[in-house]
Amino acid sequence: LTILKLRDGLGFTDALIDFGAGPAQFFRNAVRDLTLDIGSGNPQASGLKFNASNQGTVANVRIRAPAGEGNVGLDLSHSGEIGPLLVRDVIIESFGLGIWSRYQTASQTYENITLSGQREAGWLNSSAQDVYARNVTSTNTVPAIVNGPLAGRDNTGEGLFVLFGGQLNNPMASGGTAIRNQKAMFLKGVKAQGYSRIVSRDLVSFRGNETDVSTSLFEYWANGKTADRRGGAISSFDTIDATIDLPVLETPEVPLSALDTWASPLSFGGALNDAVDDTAAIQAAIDSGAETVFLPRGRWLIEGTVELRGSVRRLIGTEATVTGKGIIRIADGSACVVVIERIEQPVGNSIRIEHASRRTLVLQNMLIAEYAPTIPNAGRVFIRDVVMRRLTFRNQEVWARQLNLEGSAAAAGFPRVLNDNSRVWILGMKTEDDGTDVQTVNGGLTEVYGGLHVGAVGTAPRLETIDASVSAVGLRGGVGTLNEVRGLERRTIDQGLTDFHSSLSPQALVQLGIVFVDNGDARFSTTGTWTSTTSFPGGFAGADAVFTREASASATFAFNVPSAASYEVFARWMTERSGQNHSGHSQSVPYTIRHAQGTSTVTVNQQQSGGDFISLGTFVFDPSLSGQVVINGSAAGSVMADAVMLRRR
Ligand SMILES: [Ca+2]
Ligand SMILES: [Ca+2]
Repeated sequence: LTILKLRDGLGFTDALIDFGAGPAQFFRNAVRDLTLDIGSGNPQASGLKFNASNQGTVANVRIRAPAGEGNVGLDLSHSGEIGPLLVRDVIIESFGLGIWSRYQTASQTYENITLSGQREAGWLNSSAQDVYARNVTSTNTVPAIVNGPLAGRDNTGEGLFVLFGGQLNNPMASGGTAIRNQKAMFLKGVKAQGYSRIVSRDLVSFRGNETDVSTSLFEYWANGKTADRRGGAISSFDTIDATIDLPVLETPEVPLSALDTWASPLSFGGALNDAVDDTAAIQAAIDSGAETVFLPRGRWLIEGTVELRGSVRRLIGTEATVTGKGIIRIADGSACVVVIERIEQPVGNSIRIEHASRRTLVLQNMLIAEYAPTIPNAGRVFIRDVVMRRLTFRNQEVWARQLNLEGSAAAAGFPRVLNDNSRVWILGMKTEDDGTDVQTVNGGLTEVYGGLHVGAVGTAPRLETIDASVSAVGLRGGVGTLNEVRGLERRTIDQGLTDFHSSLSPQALVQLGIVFVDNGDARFSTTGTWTSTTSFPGGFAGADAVFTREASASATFAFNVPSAASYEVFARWMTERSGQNHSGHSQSVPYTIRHAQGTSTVTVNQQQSGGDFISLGTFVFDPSLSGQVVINGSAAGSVMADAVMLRRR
């Protein structure tokens, strides 16, 4: 790979590459397959000041400085309106800050980020940026992530940080906090080593809850904009305070084929930038036996149907423009995975991608109008850094990273994303203007990690879920409604309330093997005196939790599993480390689990690990035997009961 290196000892203070300031209109910028090195003797130099709008990417990039040198590795702090964009597969070594994300309006999506050797923080997110990240690895003695102000950098701030999957290590084992948060935050599957806790919250703003979990978090949410907001999921129907937790597949990487297997429609009668249709020329290039068909930069006209078939596994636009009202159809062919990438369709055109094959389709770094399957069992779809107007999924599996849904949907009368009996997982979704963003119907499962809405909100529901299931964290921007329909009953709630929305149908809970019992459910019972509390700043499931100070009291979560299998059992309580409620909690709370093979007792410390689902272990349950988790009171302090969850393993 290419290495771009600054000469040693220049005293250089800008970035090695600087894309310039905003506002917006930095469409489709990209940096790929590059190493940036600031050399030695340039201690104030930054690596990459990047800027892209709507669609743009930093991919497969390494940014490095000598130990103790460098300002910011990847700098997204220099201007407003940076994003939406996708930063993926990036390694940053040294610098004061590895990444600095900042400012609002756009949202930014990140995946597979490796940070090490930073002096101030691995990643600073300040001043209102909405960040959606998956798989962050940090090796640092300073905090891995600061979501809020940082002295010497930025002392204002709002912001949202969604982190799905992280390994945050302090190699000196010098304690401290892996993530300093005083903003809205959702964490899932985050592990830390060498820090004394994963998350601490800022006491001044009183947002979010703090955790003592020192090695692993299952799911954690912090309060959003208002201090008194409850921490749990919002739903108009009875819900679980946890995500659907669909399996996440990586985007298939299809290597570039050898250049002698590439073909261009220029060789088959096509011509750029004229009014003559290029459908036949592109089809001829596809049918020539090529593995890669490339559209040189310029304007191509597609009015007919182009079929991806035969040996072709990649249609690459090299930032070409496609115009017209034609169709790009994925037909059967020899490759299992077909990639379409790096094309742009200007406004006013309506090219549609039709999926007419079981083959897997990857759409990346592109703008196109529509996608829909035309057979009942079309293949998997992977979407990465894409702007589209309308997507339809039927009986499919879909994973999307950085999906920017543009264009008014309300006027056209369709949802931007229709999930019909599909499993749709989205990391980073930005939308604008009126219309429904995602409609999930017919048993579909939709899972969203980060969704920002910009612009006017009309009367259409933002999310609509009809006899189907959705979990969405980090929904922000504007207001709007969420419609949920189960059977004949329709309920509507105000989306302005939700940082975390959950609506899982009873059928989905059975299908996924999820059992959830809150202290507010009929399946919860007590002996002795238990008192309701909502005084904890965020992080409880359902409407409240209960606590007792009686050693003889007990609380029972009863349930029946949907099928005989092993289930991991989780329990939830709250811990307010710094408030008056902390010191009175018992450090020795027995949970007795009645399962198919008898009973097991697990003792937990309720002065720690609040605000998360803590695993009590995996046990076998049988539908014919009622399962129970029983919590007993303690003479050593108060005992809390919030919720219990089982997940089939
Ligand atoms: Ca032409
Ligand atoms: Ca509860």
